[in-house]
Amino acid sequence: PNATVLGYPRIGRRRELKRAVESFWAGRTTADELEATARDLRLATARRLVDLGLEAGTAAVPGSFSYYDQVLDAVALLGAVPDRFAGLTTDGGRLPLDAYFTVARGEGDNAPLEMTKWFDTNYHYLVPEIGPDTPIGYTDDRAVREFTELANPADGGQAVVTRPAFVGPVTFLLLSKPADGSPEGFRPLDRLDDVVAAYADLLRALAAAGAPWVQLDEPALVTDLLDVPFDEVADAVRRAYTALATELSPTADGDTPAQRPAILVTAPYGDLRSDAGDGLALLAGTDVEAVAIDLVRGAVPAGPVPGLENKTLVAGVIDGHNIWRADLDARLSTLEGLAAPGSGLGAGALAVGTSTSLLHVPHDVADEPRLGEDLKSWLAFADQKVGEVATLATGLAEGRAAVADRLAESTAAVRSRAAAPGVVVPEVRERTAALTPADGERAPYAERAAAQQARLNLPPLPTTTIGSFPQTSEIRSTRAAWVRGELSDADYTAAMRAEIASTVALQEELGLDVLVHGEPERNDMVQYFAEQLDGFATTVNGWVQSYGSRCVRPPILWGDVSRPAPLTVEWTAYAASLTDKPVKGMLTGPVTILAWSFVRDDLPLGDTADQVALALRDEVTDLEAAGIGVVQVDEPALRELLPLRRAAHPGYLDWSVRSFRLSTAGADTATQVHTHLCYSEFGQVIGAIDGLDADVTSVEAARSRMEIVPELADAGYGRGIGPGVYDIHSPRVPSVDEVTDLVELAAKSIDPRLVWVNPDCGLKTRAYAETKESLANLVTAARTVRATL
Ligand code: THG
Ligand code: ZN
Repeated sequence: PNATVLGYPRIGRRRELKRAVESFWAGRTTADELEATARDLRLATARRLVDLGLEAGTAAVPGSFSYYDQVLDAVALLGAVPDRFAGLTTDGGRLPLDAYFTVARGEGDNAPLEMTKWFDTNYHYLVPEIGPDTPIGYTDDRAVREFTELANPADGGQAVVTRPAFVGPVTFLLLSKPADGSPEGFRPLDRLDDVVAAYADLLRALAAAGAPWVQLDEPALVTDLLDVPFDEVADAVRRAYTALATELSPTADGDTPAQRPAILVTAPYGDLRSDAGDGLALLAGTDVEAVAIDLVRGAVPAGPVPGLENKTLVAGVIDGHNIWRADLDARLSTLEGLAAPGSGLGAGALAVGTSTSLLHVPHDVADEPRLGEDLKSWLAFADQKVGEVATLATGLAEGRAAVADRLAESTAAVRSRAAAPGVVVPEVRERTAALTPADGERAPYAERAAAQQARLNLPPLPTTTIGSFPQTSEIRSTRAAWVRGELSDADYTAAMRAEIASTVALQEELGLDVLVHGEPERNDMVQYFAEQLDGFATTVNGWVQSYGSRCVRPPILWGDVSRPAPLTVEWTAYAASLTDKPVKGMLTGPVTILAWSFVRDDLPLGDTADQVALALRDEVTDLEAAGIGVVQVDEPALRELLPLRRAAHPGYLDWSVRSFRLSTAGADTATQVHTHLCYSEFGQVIGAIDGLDADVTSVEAARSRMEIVPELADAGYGRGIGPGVYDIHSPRVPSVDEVTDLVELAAKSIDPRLVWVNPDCGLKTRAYAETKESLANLVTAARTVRATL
């Protein structure tokens, strides 16, 4: 194909797949009904991609459907199911659909596969567990059936020859973790030959079904964070693609049919070339037919690259990771440079593609009735991006004149955006330009701690929560009614105040020391702040899959950020008026706001972060003026945004830590600044935690039995630490003894005067019944240990 995309959203324009999957889980529909919905969705998607400009007959349309997650699909493909789920498989080792979801979500004592972030996106995949004896073979022909069903549609309508897409064998193993009970030193990559043999069977089956192309995604090649040295990754890539590409014949020979489709290997999310090694040369040295590179995150490499002369290079010039309309003129120039004989990379053929799958962007700008026309003209969601790819391919093949109108439109949009009011706001720019390191400095911690203790008078081992209380269905429907205009502002405020009052009363009853208002007014925290800040727009249908059936609507950060009015003061001050205990104000930090939004591409992230930080800094000042003495600025995404290449870490940590400090350092010495991070393994960011200079840091710690506390102590951390004492991901109520043990453990590993007692994370997804019991046990445990100090 001369134009393609590496993948397309699978959740559906109106989240049809989410609804279908969730109603299957609820037992309202059968597996057959779910499969029928999914089949309709795949057919509609493939045909739409053709309408938008991809060729129907040349494998330009990716077969990138998944019921839940593409990594779980690879687990199912290989039958690589952990022992604890073995009872769910069929005789051949295949996972039926209901069992597939059980592996994703767990059942009773059978924990699901762990979930973690997919490269530098907000998508989360399930981590395969691979041991020396994990079954691995070609066990599931779902992809072949899906190919056939689109190539020969039952409705007799438009046929589409797709390009089935899979997580590549090397990336699959590099993202896996050793199964429980694996011997010391075992690494999932040790099973490469088995995985490759199974993929070889898959390729044979696809060839037999008539698939001309297959796509194998190897994004592991663009990161050096997976703890396997480049040489070993390179060796694995060579072995895998020798077996798949060299040893299987892509062409029929007399009576012997082709043994495999042509292979496209993709390397999305970053640059293939780094200090660690040259992944592009590596792929060019294999016998695959095509390589897709990310030219949005990655630099346009200098060539020629030996081996590319007999391959197609899919140039990923359209950003699959963000929502800005491309400057097609500039992109076409890049492509022309790559195509010119004697220059560029020396590829045998050039095709136009997206930098990554379009999984990370919403479906269609046309589905956004509430966005302004100007803003809409600057945006490209998945459908618009398909059009951009098609336009560029036409321009490359037929010359600029053939697409002159579309180039002109794109240029006009780019100019209109650059000049639009709000994109550059001089007052905002002047304020960030005037910042100095002193703006990130507070008084020394000892002085702060003394002033805060004099003000707050907290007992040792103070108890608190992370901020949110259960979001009951009543709260959700009240908020929804208000958003739809069915509830007046006054009624809405009264309902939220009643909720806050009952949350405060509950916390007083439980005997917690630092209270919160409970956040009933917030749905998604980033959405909540974005709705109120200038420079952001929010969407109605801009859903992006976050994991499984769960989606988020990332706000669009399009202009300079400022705070037209206080964001949270009213609710927090109301809560504080109801109690003599300190109430903690709750804000989301600049890094997390950026991590969960679509960010601008016309300003360095660090500059945008400073703008957000200044808006939050003003909010902190207003909270103080309203009498609030404790403010928490959450940064659950601090580790998420960590660049995929180590060389970029210092620069990232520099701006991220600076922006956090900027957001909090305006606080008075006697104001206690908290932060919360949603994980327990700090690894690369442990130094940054200290750099944040918060007075108290709460982290997830229950499942790892407080292991972070001695690690922080060893790293020289000497401020307040709230290691979570129970896991909030399940409704299980922790016993007093269990919590007491953990508190004692923490108090032994670090100066007990620094230790706080709190749950692992916010309580938004929990119900009140278990929340009350759990917090009561938490308070009892804290008091028990307190008495022994
Ligand atoms: N907010 C945003 N991004 C996030 C998180 C978040 N990324 C990382 C992590 N948290 C992802 N976790 C979730 C958890 C729950 C949901 C989505 C992502 C979720 N979504 C609802 C759904 O799909 O039904 C819709 C929520 C809504 O109405 O906005 O439950 O916390 N931005
Ligand atoms: Zn958390």
